[in-house]
Amino acid sequence: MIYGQLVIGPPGSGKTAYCEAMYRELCKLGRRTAIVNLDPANEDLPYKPNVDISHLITVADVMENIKLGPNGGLIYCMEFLEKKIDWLLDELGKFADCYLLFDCPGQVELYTHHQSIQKIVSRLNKSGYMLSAVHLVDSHYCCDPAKFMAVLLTSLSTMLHLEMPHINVLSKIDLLRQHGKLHFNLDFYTDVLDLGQLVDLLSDDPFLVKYKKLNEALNELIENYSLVSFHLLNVKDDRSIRKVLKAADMANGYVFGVNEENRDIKNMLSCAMNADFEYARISDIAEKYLSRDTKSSQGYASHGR
Ligand SMILES: Nc1nc2c(ncn2[C@@H]2O[C@H](COP(=O)(O)OP(=O)(O)OP(=O)(O)O)[C@@H](O)[C@H]2O)c(=O)[nH]1
Ligand SMILES: [Mg+2]
Repeated sequence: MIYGQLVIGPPGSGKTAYCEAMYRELCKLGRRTAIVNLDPANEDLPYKPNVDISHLITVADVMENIKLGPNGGLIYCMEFLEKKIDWLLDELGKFADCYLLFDCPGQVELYTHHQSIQKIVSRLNKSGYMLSAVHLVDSHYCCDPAKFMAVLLTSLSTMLHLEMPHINVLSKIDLLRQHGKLHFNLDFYTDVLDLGQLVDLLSDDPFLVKYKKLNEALNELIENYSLVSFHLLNVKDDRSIRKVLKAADMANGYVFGVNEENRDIKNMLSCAMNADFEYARISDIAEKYLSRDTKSSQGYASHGR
């Protein structure tokens, strides 16, 4: 079995920075790791990729030779990669003893309805690759209820479309306080348990009140699936990186594999039981990155607005 993470998410959500920071953390842990750049538009990478799609195809070449725009060019590249999957498997074969980090492109439709990434993942899965999707979304969307609702829908459709182990992550949490006050406490956004309050908040807006029924239906859809929740990330904070790693390792099964780090039975049991208290999961981050006002004045989700 070869384990790894497929790092996905909208443009600029922090995928490349995450791969670089996660690579450094994994090296510290002594885990042999390889980075696979699957973004044919990636230039000036902050890491040296071990496998690089740009050796096969780049968006710039496609734009020049086939006269497509940047979005169409990217889709073309991913369809090309799907056809050339044996090239990818051969390249990955050189790193068979490594944990893999796949740095993916930032085009949302690749994860919500286009087929290529899904087919590539499914082929990798059949070839023994155990990957978890790490879906990064910029945490500034938490500051706007309508945008947060859109994030929930995108996260849910990505989970359903890719059909693979999946964790969602709110990135750049260290910048959150710069975007103003949150309407709810942080656990409201991470746990996604009480969306009725989000609908109420949206209905307070005179422009959005006419969409109340639509928002209620979307809310019901998200709650009925009960799949979406979020981890928090600041790529510059090792502790935060390790928490996301733990969640990704649980999702892809690395913690249950016969790996040098997992021979400790206590560690395995604590992962299996998800022994972190939920409060501990976000409390240190709330303490560190949110102002006192944001933490308390607007009330916990369970206490209303
Ligand atoms: N402060 C802060 N900045 C971050 C964090 N994560 C990423 N960034 C910054 O956000 C910007 C975009 O990050 P990238 O890693 O290039 O994002 P990306 O998702 O790979 O972008 P595309 O490949 O264009 O889709 C960069 O300037 C990063 O340094 C974070 O946790 N905190
Ligand atoms: Mg990138």
